[in-house]
Amino acid sequence: MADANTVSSESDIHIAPSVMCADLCNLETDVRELEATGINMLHFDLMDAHFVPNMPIGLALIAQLRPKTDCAFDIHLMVENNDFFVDAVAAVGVQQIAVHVESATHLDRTLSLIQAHGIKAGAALNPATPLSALDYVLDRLDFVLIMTVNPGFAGQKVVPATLRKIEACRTFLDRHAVDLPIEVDGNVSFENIPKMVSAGADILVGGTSSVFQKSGSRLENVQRTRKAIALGLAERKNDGYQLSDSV
Ligand code: S6P
Ligand code: MG
Repeated sequence: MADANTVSSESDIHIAPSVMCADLCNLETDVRELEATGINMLHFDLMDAHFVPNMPIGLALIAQLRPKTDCAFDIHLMVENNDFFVDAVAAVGVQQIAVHVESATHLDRTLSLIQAHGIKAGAALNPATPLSALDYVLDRLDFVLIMTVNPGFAGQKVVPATLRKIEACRTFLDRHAVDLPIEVDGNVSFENIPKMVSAGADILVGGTSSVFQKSGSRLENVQRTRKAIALGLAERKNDGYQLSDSV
């Protein structure tokens, strides 16, 4: 995966459309349309109305969609009872699960449980949570999820400090000699994508501000997302992006 010192190609960056922003009454059709654009990963926000005050999609929807697509399933847990949901989605067949460090009482144990299921394990950080929360679980991680909005809802504005947090995360990982993908989630818009990719993001969660933007078709939006990624990679390559430009 990409890091600040490596020249990456556009195909190294994954776009993971956020299913809660899709047409939930016509989800199979919507997913097929996304697959036709070359999308190979879907992001599922699993919320329990306790850790965050929302509950857009549930386990039955994930289970019913699983046999309909070859896309990798990227699960973002925003729940209190993490281990229950880990076991439940593992039974469905998913490829990666991120757990919030703020909700995990026994983070190391939960990450181990995810990996014991043969699934990639990620730690998700709220905007205000410092990177040092990852200090003692780095060897348990397959990826890091940096929240660029406060979790719970689509359609929010980016928390500005999280843009420099992406770059700080890349530096933090490099300093620990750990090459992990960084996923970014929240207002990953056409405008923000170049800054996020330039800063070191590898997996982009696409929501209402990109893939599902109402003004374009799914194909147009994915193409626009890819152009924004290319801009970000060029900035990364030229090292032209200055934190002061964005924050
Ligand atoms: C928010 C959730 C996200 C949203 C995504 C929506 O709690 O984790 O995955 O679905 O942020 O994207 P947008 O562009 O509407 O912010
Ligand atoms: Mg999410």
